[in-house]
Amino acid sequence: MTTMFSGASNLAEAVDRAFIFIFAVSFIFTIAIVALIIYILIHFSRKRNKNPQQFHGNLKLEIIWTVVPLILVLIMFYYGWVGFAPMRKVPANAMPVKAIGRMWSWSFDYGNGKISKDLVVPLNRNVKLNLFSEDVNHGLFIPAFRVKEDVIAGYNNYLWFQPISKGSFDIFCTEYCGLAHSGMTAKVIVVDSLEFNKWLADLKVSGPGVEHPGLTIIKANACIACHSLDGTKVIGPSFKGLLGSKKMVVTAQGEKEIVADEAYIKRSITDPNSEIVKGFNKGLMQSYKDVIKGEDLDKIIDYFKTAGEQK
Ligand code: HEC
Ligand SMILES: [Cu+2]
Repeated sequence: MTTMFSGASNLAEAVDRAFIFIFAVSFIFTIAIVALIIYILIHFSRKRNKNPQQFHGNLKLEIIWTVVPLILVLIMFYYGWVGFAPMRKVPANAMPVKAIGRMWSWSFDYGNGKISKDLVVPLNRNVKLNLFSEDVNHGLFIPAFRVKEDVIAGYNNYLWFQPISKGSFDIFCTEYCGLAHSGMTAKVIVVDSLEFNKWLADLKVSGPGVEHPGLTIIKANACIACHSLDGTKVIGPSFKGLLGSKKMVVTAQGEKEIVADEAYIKRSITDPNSEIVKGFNKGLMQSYKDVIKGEDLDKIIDYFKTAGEQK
């Protein structure tokens, strides 16, 4: 179990130590300063001091308020450095995983076409994440591990950690990247070595090399600016589990329930405003009648057929 003070990675303890020290110093100083203000207000009030006095410098005081904060910030620096330095020194035996961020999802590439949308890692093994962005800047943050790095297009950033507790922890994007930024989440799942090996062996091969041609068309036409593939509601409904699902649509004749079959999906692409999915707005999606035709439409339908089975 992880609480606020027990992180789930080897790097967490040092981060927490620096945090707690800085927090404690701030806390004590806040109380001391407020108490001093109140004391001065009362003690030096006009009522008690009919004739004001002038002060010119106080060497002892000045030395104290220079040296004490200097020592405190040097201790902060020390804790910070001791926590930070190991984060940038990746152990040679770390297992590399490519973490890819895009608007608005993560995927984790274990090599050989094995790509997962959640990060599964073995307990007590060093893992290095090579961070890549397909579009804008993102930030990969695993609060329970106390690790966070920017994911920048065209720059090979990285982070590493060793998970020390089993369980499932959140991954967030911490660089505002557009409309569905807050939905750009994933899980890191820490399992036993054996379980991890089995999971990796069972993971279906997919990836850029073998991307479904229908998905390529969907990406090329920027459909995913409005439709997610993972169930997130963006501007339009998600494509996840679309084919064969039941939908309420609003037509000129009123509401009706339909089954999203091939014909409906084709109509939705070529004539999107004749049937509006309930809860969504008319007029946002333009007709792709002259853009996506014949064979390309069939490829998209075929993608929806296989999408349900893909991980
Ligand atoms: C500007 C945003 C936008 C873009 C770009 C867009 N759509 Fe849509 N789409 C919507 C909205 C909003 C709806 C829901 C209203 C409706 O039914 O027309 C929708 C509905 C749909 C539906 C029906 C979904 C359902 O759950 O019943 C399909 C299928 C669809 N779009 C496919 C596509 C494809 C394929 C592309 C790219 C070629 C695309 N859309 C591009 C906004 C968009
Ligand atoms: Cu992002």
